[in-house]
Amino acid sequence: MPNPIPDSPGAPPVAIIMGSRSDWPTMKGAADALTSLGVAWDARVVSAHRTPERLFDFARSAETQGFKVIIAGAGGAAHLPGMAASMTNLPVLGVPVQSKALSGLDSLLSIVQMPGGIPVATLAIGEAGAKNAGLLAAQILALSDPALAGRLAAFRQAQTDSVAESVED
Ligand code: RP5
Repeated sequence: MPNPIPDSPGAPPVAIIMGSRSDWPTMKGAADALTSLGVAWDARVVSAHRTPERLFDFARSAETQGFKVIIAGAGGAAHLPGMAASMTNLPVLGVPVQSKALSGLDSLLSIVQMPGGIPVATLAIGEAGAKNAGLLAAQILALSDPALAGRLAAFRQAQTDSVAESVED
């Protein structure tokens, strides 16, 4: 599910992968954050358990496909971010999706406790984590994109300006 940003040439720089379609309502937060900053993305379902060969094919070819950052969201026994990270040198941002049984604590622990040598940058559980994954991916890309860095700075300033100091109108 590619999101064509009108004047962005080439392949989308951010891949958003998730273990199930049921993760999309959460992971859409990452896509929305990227879209708001003018960063193109591609989203697809890639399950570590149900479609292991799809995961292998995706992770092995992600760099040559032109992706720069991978955002991976999964819930429960959330092995997708770590397994993706094991097969690519691209930075992987892991989003623990809130699970029904254990409220996402299972997802968080499955993603965050990577062995030394294969990093996954793990975000918060659920919607805040997905939104921040999108923002963090944009911040990584902004290191070599001054125009994007400017849009990020404007976003931060607008966010700061929107926070009222008084507790009532
Ligand atoms: C994980 O299992 C997915 O990432 C999802 O969060 C969870 C449940 O998947 P479904 O049963 O809703 O497809 O692999």
